[in-house]
Amino acid sequence: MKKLVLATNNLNKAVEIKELLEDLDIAVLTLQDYPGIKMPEEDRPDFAGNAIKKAEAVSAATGLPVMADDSGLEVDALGGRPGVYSARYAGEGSSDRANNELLLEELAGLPPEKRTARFRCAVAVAFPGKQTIVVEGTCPGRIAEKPLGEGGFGYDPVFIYEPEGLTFAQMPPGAKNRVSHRGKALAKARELLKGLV
Ligand code: ITT
Repeated sequence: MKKLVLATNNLNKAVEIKELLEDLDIAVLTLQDYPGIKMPEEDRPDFAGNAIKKAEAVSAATGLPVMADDSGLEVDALGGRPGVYSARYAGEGSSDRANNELLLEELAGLPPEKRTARFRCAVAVAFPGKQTIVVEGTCPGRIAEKPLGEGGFGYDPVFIYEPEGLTFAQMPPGAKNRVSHRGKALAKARELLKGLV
């Protein structure tokens, strides 16, 4: 069976990606299988650039095909912030809770129509000796007034998926994956990965 390494230190992302690739005949490995490998600094200006950088660094280190995800939240009232800085919005190493608190603070007093946002995800797959592929997915929504729900990770408790009227953290994992930025990017990547198996 062909191998694919997921280049992420975010276990929640790894779980979602594994679910979305489940039915492909590929052995999905993670960085836990390669404890010596360090991820590169995410210093590119966009999601695609960071995803390509992570995938290519881990592919060079393992000699295997590698998938990386770079993703985040763009809030219109904040001019697209936190964007590529989503993981470290409230400071280097900040918790999901601290990031959500800062976001709600920055948007305090704004009415629902001014709280529009989107999740964006770039997925890159690097193959040894071949051109890296990159695909993107987005999911529009609105920032809640307060965190709601226990599921998901990151900004899920404050991100309202409007067709359901629920935050991503209130939706079952399968339901989030069907409509999310990551689900959409992975749907495109899956088609390209079929050539691998
Ligand atoms: P890796 O770089 O190791 O993959 P990371 O968590 O640092 O892990 P990113 O640099 O791509 O990942 O940062 C993405 C951040 O955006 C993540 O930490 C979350 O805060 C947020 N995010 C991305 N996808 C999300 C989702 O589906 N639900 C909620 N928040 C999400």
